[in-house]
Amino acid sequence: MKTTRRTFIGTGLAMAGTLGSSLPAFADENTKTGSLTKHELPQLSYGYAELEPFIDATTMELHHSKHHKAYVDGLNKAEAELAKARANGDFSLIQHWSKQCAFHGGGHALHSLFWKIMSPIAKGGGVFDSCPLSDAITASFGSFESFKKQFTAAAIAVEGSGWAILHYRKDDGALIILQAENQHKLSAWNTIPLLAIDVWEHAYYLKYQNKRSDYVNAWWNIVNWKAVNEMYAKAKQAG
Ligand code: MN3
Repeated sequence: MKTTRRTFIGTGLAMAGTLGSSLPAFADENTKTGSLTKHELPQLSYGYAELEPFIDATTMELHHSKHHKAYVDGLNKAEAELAKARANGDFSLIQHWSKQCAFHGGGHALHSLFWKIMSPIAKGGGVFDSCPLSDAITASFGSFESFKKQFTAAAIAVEGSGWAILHYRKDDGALIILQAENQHKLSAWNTIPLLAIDVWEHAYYLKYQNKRSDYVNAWWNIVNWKAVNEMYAKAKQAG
C-alpha cells in the first residue's frame, strides 16, 4: 500500500495512544509550530547618566539601546526561524539557529540581570547591609572580602569577551562564582545567576579603555545589593 501523509499521521496517533498520554500529539494537517515569546528590551529603573562617574552615560546608552537590543532581536529572530523550521520540516540549519538561541538568549538574560543588579549611589548602590545573602556569602566564601577578591579576579581574567557571575546552586544551596565566555559558554547547570558583571569591551572601553581592572573595581560602588538579596531569597524558595 502506498503510504500517504494521512496514513502516516494516523499510524503515529495510534502509536501515541498505545505509548501513553504523556507523548505530544502528532501534528494534524494544520502544521503546529508552538507559541513564540516576544522578547523585549527591559526598561531601566535609572537614567543612562545616573551611574556616572562609574559607568559613563554614552556607554550605558549604547550598551542598552544598541547592544542589548541586538541580542533581543537576535533571540526573537532565532526562535522564529526554528518555528519556521518546524513548520517546513526543514532542520538543515538547526545547528546555526540553536547556537544563535544560546548566544542571543544568554546575552538577553545576562544584560537583563546586569541592569537590575546596579543602582545609582543616590538610590542605594553599593550599600550592603546584613541580610540572608550576606550570611550566605560568608558561608560559601569565608568572608565578603574573599568573595569580592575572587569575583574581581574572575572578572578581570575572563579571556576575551565575557562575564563573571555569582550563581546560586540549587543542589546544595551554595553560592559559586564562574566566568562565562561570550555570554553562554562555561555555564553550569541547575544554578541561578544572582550577580553578574559584563566585561565585554563595549561595557567599559569609552571610559576605561584597556583598563578592565579599573572598571571592575569601580563597579562595586554601584551594585544593587538589595536586588541581589531579593533574587537570592527567590532562588532559595525555588530550589
Ligand atoms: Mn554587554
